[in-house]
Amino acid sequence: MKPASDKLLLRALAGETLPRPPVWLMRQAGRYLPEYRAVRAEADGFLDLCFTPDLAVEVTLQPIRRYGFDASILFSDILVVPHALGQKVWFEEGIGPRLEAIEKPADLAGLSRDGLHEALAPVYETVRRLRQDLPQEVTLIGFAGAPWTVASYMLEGGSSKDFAAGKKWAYGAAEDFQRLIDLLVEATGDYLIAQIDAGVEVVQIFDSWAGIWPEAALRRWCLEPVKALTARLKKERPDVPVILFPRGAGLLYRDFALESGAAGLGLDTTLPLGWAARELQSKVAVQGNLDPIMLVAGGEQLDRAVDHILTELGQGPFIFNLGHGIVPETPLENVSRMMDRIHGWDAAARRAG
Ligand code: 1CP
Repeated sequence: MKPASDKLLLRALAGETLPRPPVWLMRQAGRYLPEYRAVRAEADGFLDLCFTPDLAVEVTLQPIRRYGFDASILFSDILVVPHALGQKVWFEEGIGPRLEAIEKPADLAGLSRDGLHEALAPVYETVRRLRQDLPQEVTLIGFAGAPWTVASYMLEGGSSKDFAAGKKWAYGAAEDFQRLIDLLVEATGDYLIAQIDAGVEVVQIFDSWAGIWPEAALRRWCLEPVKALTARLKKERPDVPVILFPRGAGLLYRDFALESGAAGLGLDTTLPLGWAARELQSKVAVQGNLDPIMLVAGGEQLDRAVDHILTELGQGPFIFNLGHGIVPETPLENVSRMMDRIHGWDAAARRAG
């Protein structure tokens, strides 16, 4: 059967096993690149960078120019959604994201989807320009945070070590927490559909903090909201595949493969590859999962780690990526070394040999 597209990422997500996998890296645009740091220094602040199409297009294209990745991820952040719902969001140098925390259920009344598309219009403009500027063979990925992961920042007022605020709401005020999650399911669906209409070809949903929950809560607060989101996308924009990154979901990755409706699952660094190949890859394409710190270490151990992933996952539908975002101290030459190793790979030759 002729594939619907010749783009490697779309072929892998359609279930094809490829001679060499497509590759892109989470946070591939970012502070490890000197050209990113130069643009970042010009912008007034991080949100300003996300909302200025000229700058956002430029930093999205930088890693494609330097390394020739097979996919490009829109430059933005998961926290533009709380911003667009009316919450105050800012980024502090050396600290990270900060938000005016939602402290009590009555604060939810201050959030509204009414101004969503107006606030996010510059992101849609960035997507339209990227579709024109990207090389023809590169796939454009849009993204959003999953409802739980975004809610965690909204309730904590920033990053967290123990997620106590989110857990207190979920365990002690489940109805109020459900209202926030439902609002985020709706808003995130609106946002992703608008990204698709502007030109993204795949969407990735980041549930970076899925791994903090006991089983029943993980199902209720991560799997169920993501299921609702993918069901809506499947119904309204059926041609666009979804990649889901439920980081830390452990054995429940299997339930995400069976039930979430995603075409691809992003594997975190800790997930055993043999298990993933057996339990997940017959149902979905898998993406991952090189340890970002191995990419900092480099050398022959990096080659061996890359080979191990290619050997274990390269016999089924597979997208090479990291197990979490690339870190700022990553040496540029290690990324080149990894790319050479992947480009030199030939699954058929390996099987024959
Ligand atoms: O000053 C800077 O340059 C800030 C660093 C930075 C960057 C480069 C932040 C702040 N966000 C981003 C861009 C970004 N964030 C992208 C697009 C770029 C790309 O991938 O090439 C994406 C997809 C994200 C997604 C994101 N933001 C996630 C999910 C992925 C993950 O890493 O788990 C999360 C949790 C965020 C929140 C956030 N924004 C920024 C930081 C440092 C963080 C993480 C804070 C924390 O660890 O709690």
